[in-house]
Amino acid sequence: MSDTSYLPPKVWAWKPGNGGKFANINRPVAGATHDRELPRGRHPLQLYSLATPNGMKVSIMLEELLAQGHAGAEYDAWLIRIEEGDQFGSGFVALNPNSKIPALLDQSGPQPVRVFESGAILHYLAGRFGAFLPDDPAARSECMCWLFWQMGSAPLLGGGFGHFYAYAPEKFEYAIDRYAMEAKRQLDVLDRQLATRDYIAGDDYSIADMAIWPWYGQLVLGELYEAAEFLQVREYRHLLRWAGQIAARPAVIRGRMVNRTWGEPDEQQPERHAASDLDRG
Ligand SMILES: N[C@@H](CCC(=O)N[C@@H](CS)C(=O)NCC(=O)O)C(=O)O
Repeated sequence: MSDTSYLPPKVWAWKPGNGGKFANINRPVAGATHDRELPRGRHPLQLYSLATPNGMKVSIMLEELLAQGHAGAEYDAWLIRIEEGDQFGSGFVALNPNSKIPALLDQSGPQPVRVFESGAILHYLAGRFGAFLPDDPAARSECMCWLFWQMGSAPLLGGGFGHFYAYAPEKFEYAIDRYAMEAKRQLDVLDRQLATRDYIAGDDYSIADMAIWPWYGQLVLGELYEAAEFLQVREYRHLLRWAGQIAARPAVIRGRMVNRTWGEPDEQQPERHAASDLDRG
C-alpha cells in the first residue's frame, strides 16, 4: 500500500476536473445542461451516436440488416460528440435520460419510438426485422444470455480495466491488478465458449456477437487500450479466430466507420445518410 492512501471525508464532495480523461464531462447529476433539438433525417431510423464500442454495435447491426436486404433499416446517423457534452442537450436527454450514446429513434410508425441502451437497441432491431436473434426458445435464450453477459461484463473491462490502465491520471497497481484479472477471466470465458462453436451463441452470427465483438474482439485484435501485450491476448486463440472473422465482414467494416471522427481519414464517416456515404471505391 502507498503511504499516501486516501482517507475519504465523511461526505463526498464533487471536485470538477479531477484530471482523468473525460473528467470535463463527468458530473454527479443527471439531466440536460442546455437546450438543443436533435436533427432528424428522412429515413425510418435515426441514430444518435459515436463510434465507440457501445456506439458501433448499433451501426454494425443496421449495416448487417441492410446487407440482408431489409430496406426498412435505412438510417440517418448523427454525430454526438460526447467530449463536447452533446449528450446533455435537451433533445438527446429526451431520447436517453441517461445521457449516453447510442440512442435510436424509430419514426416509421404513427408514434416515434425511442430506444436507449445498446443491448436494448440491438434487441429492438432484431425483433422489428426478425433477424440475428433465433426463434427457437432455447437458442433465443442462449443468445439473450450472452447479450446480457456483455452488458454486465463490459463495464468492468471499460470502466475498470480500460479506465485505470489507459485513462486514469496515475497508474494504481491495486486497481490495474484487480481489473486485469477480471479482464483476463472474461477473455477466458469467451475463449472457452468459442472453442466449441463458431459464434458466441451457437452456429449462427447473432446480436450477441455484435454486442461482444466491439469490446472483446477489438481488444484481442489490439485495437482497444493498447493492452494486447499486457493482457497476453494471443493466449485466447479461439477468441482471436472469431475476432478476425467478424472484423472481415463487410457490414462490420462499414458499421465501424459510422460516426467515427478519428483514425485514418478513409475510415471516418462522422454522419451517414445514405449507403453511398460508406463507399470507399
Ligand atoms: N450501457 C450503455 C453504456 C453507454 C455508454 O457508456 N456510452 C458512453 C460512450 S461508450 C457515453 O455516451 N459516455 C458519455 C458520458 O458518460 O457522458 C449502453 O450500452 O448503451
